[in-house]
Amino acid sequence: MRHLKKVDPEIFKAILKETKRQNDKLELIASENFVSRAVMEAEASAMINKYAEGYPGKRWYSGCEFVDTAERIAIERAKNLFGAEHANVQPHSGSQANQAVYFSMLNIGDTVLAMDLRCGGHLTHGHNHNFSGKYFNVIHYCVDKKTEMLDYDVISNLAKIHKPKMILTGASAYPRIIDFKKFRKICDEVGAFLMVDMAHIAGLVAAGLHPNPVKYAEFVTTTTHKTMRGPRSGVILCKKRFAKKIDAQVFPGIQGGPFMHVIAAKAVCFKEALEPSFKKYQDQIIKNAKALAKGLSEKGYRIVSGGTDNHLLLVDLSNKNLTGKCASQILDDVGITINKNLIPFDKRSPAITSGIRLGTPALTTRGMGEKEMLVIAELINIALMNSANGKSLSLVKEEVRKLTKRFPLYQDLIKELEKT
Ligand code: DSN
Repeated sequence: MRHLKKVDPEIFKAILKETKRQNDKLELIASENFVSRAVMEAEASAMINKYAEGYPGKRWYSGCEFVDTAERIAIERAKNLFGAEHANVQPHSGSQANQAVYFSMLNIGDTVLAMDLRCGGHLTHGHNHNFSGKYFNVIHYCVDKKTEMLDYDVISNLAKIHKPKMILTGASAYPRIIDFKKFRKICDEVGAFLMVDMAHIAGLVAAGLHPNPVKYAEFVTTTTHKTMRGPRSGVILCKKRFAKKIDAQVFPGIQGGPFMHVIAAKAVCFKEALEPSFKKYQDQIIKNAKALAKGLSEKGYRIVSGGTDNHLLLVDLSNKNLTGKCASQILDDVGITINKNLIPFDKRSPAITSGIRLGTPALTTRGMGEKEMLVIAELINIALMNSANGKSLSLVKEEVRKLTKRFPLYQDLIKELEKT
């Protein structure tokens, strides 16, 4: 980055510090991960310069032959990875992937049945401050109050009452397997399309460790970072019969020129996900999440729904006399990065919350296993229970430092930057 350092030392410094922060802290935000240097190199390439409105072979600009190659490869790999009939790899984000599906299949005011943000859903699943809640009549389902899991009978009844044109499932904070077959049945009973936002679990799906929604849903959207460990971006998978409509809705419907450097990075991410080692990685993510849940539960923390089947867990802090906001600040101060999160039927506001969300994709990328997760559960507990005790907090910080040193991240990159 010698050019950057010379032209803009302030930004260079911020990038160096951010790279070191990622190495020095324990990253437990469920939606974050660390891409390979190969993914980074593809994104930071000359493809950043190219306008390519349109699709491979049908562009509005000349000079697209090489970005066409990248996009064609990305499409084929995405189809291959998930067994999809059609893939659009142009959405800039998961939010825009969702937007394209809504706008291609629904009219303003149409009814959609989706999971409530307060029970684990996403902003784009009908929140009233988001386009989805503003333009469409979104009816929300939640989890069952007792089991804190989806109740398919309740969802089926809601579908029969409201007759939605589309039913949406997928979540940002749901630690359990989602039964897409049951959703398909509910959709068929009321004549609704099924849309699945698998952003959080896409890596598990690619590895065959979570049921694949592509078999059941007309539309599947995903981000490509999170468990997929690729660049920050989105993808839409759909049945062939909807391909034209979806493509036209992404461009020119809601986007202009696609980010060809990001599409190239997505292609690399899909290649990595097609390797056998990716399955092992995903398997370890789940084992680690289960170990972390076990470790915390043994220390008296209530794990929402009693555990986890995937890469994340929600911890209810109500019995610990702590809010999510307060806990996330305490943990950040000792080098453990998490996010505050609403728990189902939370009495607190989204800015305060009664819970925290922890995810294992990033630490698993660093090579940590179940043993380390049990140590981290212990460290979390010490920090949260002794937040006024400087000595205890220093001890936790020191243990975090030892762990991050044992499982280094981006060392070559940091060395390169420091040498610049
Ligand atoms: N913001 C993401 C998450 O943290 O789950 C979802 O888009």
